[in-house]
Amino acid sequence: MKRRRTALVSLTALLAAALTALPAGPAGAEETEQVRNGTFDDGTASWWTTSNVTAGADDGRLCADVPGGTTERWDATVGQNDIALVAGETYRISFSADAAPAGHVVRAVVGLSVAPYDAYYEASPQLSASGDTYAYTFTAPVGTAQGQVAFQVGGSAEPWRFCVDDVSLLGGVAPEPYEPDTGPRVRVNQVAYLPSGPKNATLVTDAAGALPWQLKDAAGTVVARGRSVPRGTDASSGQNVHSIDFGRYRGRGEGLTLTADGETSRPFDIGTGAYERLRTDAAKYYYTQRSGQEIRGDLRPGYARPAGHIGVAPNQGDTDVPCQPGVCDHRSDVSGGWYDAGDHGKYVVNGGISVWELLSTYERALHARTGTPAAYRDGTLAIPESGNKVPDLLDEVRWELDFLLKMQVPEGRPLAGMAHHKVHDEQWTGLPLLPSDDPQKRELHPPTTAATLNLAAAAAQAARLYRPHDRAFADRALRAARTAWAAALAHPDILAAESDGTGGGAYPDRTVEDEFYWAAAELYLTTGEREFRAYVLGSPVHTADIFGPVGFDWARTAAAARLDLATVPNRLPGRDAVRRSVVEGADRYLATLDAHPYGMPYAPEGNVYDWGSSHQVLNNAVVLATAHDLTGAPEYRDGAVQSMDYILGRNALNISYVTGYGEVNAHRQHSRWYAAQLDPALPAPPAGTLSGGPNSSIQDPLAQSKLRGCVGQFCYLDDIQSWSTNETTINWNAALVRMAAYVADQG
Ligand code: 9MR
Repeated sequence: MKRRRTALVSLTALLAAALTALPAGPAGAEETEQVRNGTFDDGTASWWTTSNVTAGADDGRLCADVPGGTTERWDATVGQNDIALVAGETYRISFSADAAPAGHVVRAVVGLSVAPYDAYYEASPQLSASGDTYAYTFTAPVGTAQGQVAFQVGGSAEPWRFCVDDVSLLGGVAPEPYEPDTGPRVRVNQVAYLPSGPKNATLVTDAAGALPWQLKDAAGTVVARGRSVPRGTDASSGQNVHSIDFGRYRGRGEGLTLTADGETSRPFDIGTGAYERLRTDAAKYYYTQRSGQEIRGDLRPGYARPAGHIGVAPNQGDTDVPCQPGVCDHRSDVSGGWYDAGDHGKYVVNGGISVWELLSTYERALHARTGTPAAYRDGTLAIPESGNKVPDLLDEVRWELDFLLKMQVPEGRPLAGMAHHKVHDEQWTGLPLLPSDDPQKRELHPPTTAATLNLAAAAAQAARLYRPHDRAFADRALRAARTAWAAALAHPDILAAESDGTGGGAYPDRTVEDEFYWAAAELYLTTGEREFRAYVLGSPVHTADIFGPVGFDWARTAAAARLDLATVPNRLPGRDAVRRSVVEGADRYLATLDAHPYGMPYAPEGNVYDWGSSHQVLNNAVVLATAHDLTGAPEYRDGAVQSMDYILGRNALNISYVTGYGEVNAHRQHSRWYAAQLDPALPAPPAGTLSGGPNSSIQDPLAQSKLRGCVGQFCYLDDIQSWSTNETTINWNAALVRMAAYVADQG
């Protein structure tokens, strides 16, 4: 505490010193100009460039000749260092600039001039030939005397000329409190309700008593009416709310609205078409996440890009990747697979659970009463393998499975049979950055028990599902699963280091009992062998209460086993108790949902929303859906279906967390290549991309600058820089695929 105070005092002193040396800012006594010689009246004094840029004063501006043939934006830069920033202060950065020829993009950054070169604010306008003025406001997340204003102009194949003038960074403005624009107070599923399904909405209002509501069709005709039910203060948002149930209305239509308390909701459909589309879109997402393969524009218009990480410069991987120094002395071809998220890392633990949830979507369709195996038949996902007679979902998942198998330590090496935890860049990279442009060294990280068991579980499940289509692969997968299982038993407690988070995520997991249980269950379901049955029955996890408020995810994998043991045909002794445990878990989620004025099966302890809360909501809904598959009881179906309302707009922020779905939807997820927010030449995330959603811990600086003190549902920003509340990942989208497919089946 004390030390922190000292640091702040010295920063303030620094700032004061800088102030006295400068003329007063033009915009008022309270504002302070931080940039020296921003008008270039003193030529280029105080400004620097990278050595490949020739800059000079030109008619009172700075003009720079930028070379062609560089890769990264920061490969060619003009900047000024030693800028003092004060945490929590709001700044206005402005400049005028032009490009010859027009159309080039400048990445204007206010950030740190030293490693790790954090960007506190950035904007990437496309420049015209005649010149424009740009101005942006942001709040500094941290204080530093080593700030920087930089114009990054690299990454162009052709040389061009960049001119800039009137660069200003005005500080000292009191931070504006962040107020999200939440639109009409009637909150609905902005996509679609099922004609025969539940239809609920939430009204934010101060009114204490019930209020009348009206349901209108697209022409404005009232088709149903009723009264709201006051629900008091909702803990997840801090709002006073009512709920509205219009489930008795069963007509179909598009563009309906709900009116109450003088407000009209965003429009929605009543029908099934949107879920048919979503089940396909959410699964199509994986193709554009592929590593090691060119993404074809004919299959994904707007998303074409060269193959990433196939050993072609500037990439340094993934066809021949060394271990981190001191970890091992072999090199591996670990090309392929899916990029985990918005970064270029590939992680076995997260790959394993993603494979499981996608394969379980496929497997459910084979066994559940309402399953539709044809939904993902050959030709449904527009991928390069379409037309090979194998269901497209299996083809897509195979891309990841082949990668997971490559992560297994080969025979004859220390820890043979274990799986490396992950492969990723040596250092974190900036945004945007196409996979094929990543210049960082790639490294294999140590094998872990958790990764090994993920591989065992996913490969064992794959062995039974791919057998009808590719026997040789099924055999190979099962062999790999058995080898991994044996290696994990021999090395049961090699854990990932929590500190191993440079250049990629750590994905640390302190308990692997649940991974052992999951791998044993999948091996048992595939082989029926005694060894695995005995392990399942003897595991304390088998009878533990595993359906808690947060549910399951990459670190909490017991539910994957329990759900499969309950639904995939098998002869496990005591299977009725297994099924009962799932139904009891579902009862709890149903109680949570019924008590929740936003109708969701998620109420984390202390209202602390998790990283990736959207998918926790969906995974709890998967338990409800499975209880419906097991019992046929409509209350579980209704609960599972209703859970989608929150994801698709019935929430405190009035936003759909799925790109391209709902009038207002998340579409600026943190990604290095779906980065339209930073570079208009790049695409936004594809339709059907789930955002991580509210995260109470707001780990990223942007969220910290805007959301400090946020309540549950409000801890979210649809901004590409908010990596802790708004990323996209393969495991989160898998939960969306699973639930979209289920809901589509209920039509
Ligand atoms: O989703 C992960 C979350 O549960 C963890 O708490 C967090 C810290 O390890 O990491 C999240 O996963 C990120 C991963 O580490 C790197 N790729 C992006 C993932 C999503 O943010």
